[in-house]
Amino acid sequence: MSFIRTSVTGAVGEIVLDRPKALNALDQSMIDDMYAILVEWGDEDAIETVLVTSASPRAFCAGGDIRAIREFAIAGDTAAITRYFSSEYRLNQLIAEYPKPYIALIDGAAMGGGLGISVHGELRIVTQNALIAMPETAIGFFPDVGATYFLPRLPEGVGRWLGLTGARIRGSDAVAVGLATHFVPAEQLPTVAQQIREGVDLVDVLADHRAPVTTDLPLVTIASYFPSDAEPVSILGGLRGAVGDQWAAEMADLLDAASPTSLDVTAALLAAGEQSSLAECLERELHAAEQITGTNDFREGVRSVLVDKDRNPSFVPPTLDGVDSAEVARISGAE
Ligand code: QUE
Repeated sequence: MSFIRTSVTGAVGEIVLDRPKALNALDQSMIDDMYAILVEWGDEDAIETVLVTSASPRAFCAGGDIRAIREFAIAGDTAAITRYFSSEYRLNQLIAEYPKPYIALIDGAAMGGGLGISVHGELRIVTQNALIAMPETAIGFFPDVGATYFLPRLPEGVGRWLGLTGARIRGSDAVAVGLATHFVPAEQLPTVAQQIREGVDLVDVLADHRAPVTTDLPLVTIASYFPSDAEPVSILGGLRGAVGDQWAAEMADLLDAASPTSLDVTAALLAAGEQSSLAECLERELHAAEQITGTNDFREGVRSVLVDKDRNPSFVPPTLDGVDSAEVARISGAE
């Protein structure tokens, strides 16, 4: 029993994510199976294009198997944690270097690890149902899967905004900021998928079906509240000081709900990622993932969001002013 299905139609290899009960969250077997088939197809002359789709009407992929990681952490099984993240990040790197067009069709939630198996690919086609986020600070983790590489490369402030608050954006917004490459109305997505399988030239497929996008994202506001050199504590102060700005108040609430240590670790990793290659970012993320999964905030964040679902975590320290900078340096590995 596998949670991915693979097939070949003509010169197109297709991977269907098929773990609908977990919104296609990537477990170890899915990561291993995806990596193996991508390596195989990369070397096979008969395969020209790889297409990744979802069997779930709700999600492309909700993230990683973070509940299992929490269980490993509680059991002290650090080897299983290292194995999970190193194989996930190796898959992200393979997709980034893939020698053939890699096309993800995103018609639902794509969060955390779901972005890791799409954003690094050449084409990310989204619909109005796409819901995109890096929500890890809420669970005492940090935006990984290469996010410390791709977030700092988005328009001014956007990566820090998404990575710190975990804010969710729609498909059209994802195209506007560069996380996605094309927008297609959901009604036309089955036709687009079929034409790709039939080998219709991608330029022609997209010319026929893509729709122009508009975005409501307050990009100027985002740039002003999330300047590239600001610490989370000053970002939060700026948002709280903006009396009467509803958007700023909502973003401050998201930061308040996150693990304070995660926020500072995320800021440090995003700053370090600005000057690093994807491979360097993934290596730094692996270190940080190994460290942060051993903390109270990770066990507590996953418990509150994914296990008990009370959304009432007891993070320690509870606010940004109490965060220990030596602990942040230890976790992030970024001095
Ligand atoms: C942060 C995360 C994840 C998350 C929520 C966060 C994550 C993840 C899931 C998730 C959601 C629904 C499921 C599931 C997992 O939620 O990585 O199995 O059914 O996988 O705030 O990083």
